[in-house]
Amino acid sequence: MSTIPEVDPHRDVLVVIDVQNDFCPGGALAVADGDAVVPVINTLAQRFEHLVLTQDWHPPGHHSFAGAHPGRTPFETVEFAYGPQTLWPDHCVQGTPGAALHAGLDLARAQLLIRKGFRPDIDSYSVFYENDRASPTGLAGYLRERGFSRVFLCGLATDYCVAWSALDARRLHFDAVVLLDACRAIDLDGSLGRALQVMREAGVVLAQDSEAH
Ligand code: VGL
Ligand code: ZN
Repeated sequence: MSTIPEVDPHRDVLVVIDVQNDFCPGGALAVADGDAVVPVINTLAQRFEHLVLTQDWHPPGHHSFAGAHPGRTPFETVEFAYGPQTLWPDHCVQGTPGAALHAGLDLARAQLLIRKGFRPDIDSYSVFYENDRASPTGLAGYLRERGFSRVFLCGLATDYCVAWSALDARRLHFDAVVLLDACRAIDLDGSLGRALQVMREAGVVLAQDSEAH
């Protein structure tokens, strides 16, 4: 675990992933302690000139919802056209209060909001590619055109949307730093430990504010 690298506002962007009501306590796919990231992110955000936000944004009856598969229950894994896919409780349905960003986030410096998971048959964890690994969100081109070469990632959930985004960032030749104090995990059957290991192997910097621990 490293301490948080110094931020260069010209090359670094903060990507705030899926800090939405449904991933916070009381939400449809609540991540334990999920809302604890809000004040941490607001403080970290002051170091950056540019924030990118993401919002999980599913149509009703999305194919990743267990309810769309009779006889299946949430958190089971099934085979989709593009490979294995975890089934989730209905969550982040477009336009619902659960899909709204957490009201406590300070969004003043956000310049871009990426919505993902809107194609009915494809889930989308990463902020760069949907789960078919083929449909890009456009963020890589956006960051390159704006001159950003390093992404700092935070939000929900560490082991799904944050990890998949960090791994794609490395594949796309961006430097990637995951701010662990500003993330919380779902941790399904050891998924957090696996995600941390795979990120480390891919050259993702796993950073923590040493004073907080
Ligand atoms: C997420 C599961 C389903 C996430 C989104 O934001 O990590 N996880 N949809
Ligand atoms: Zn989702």
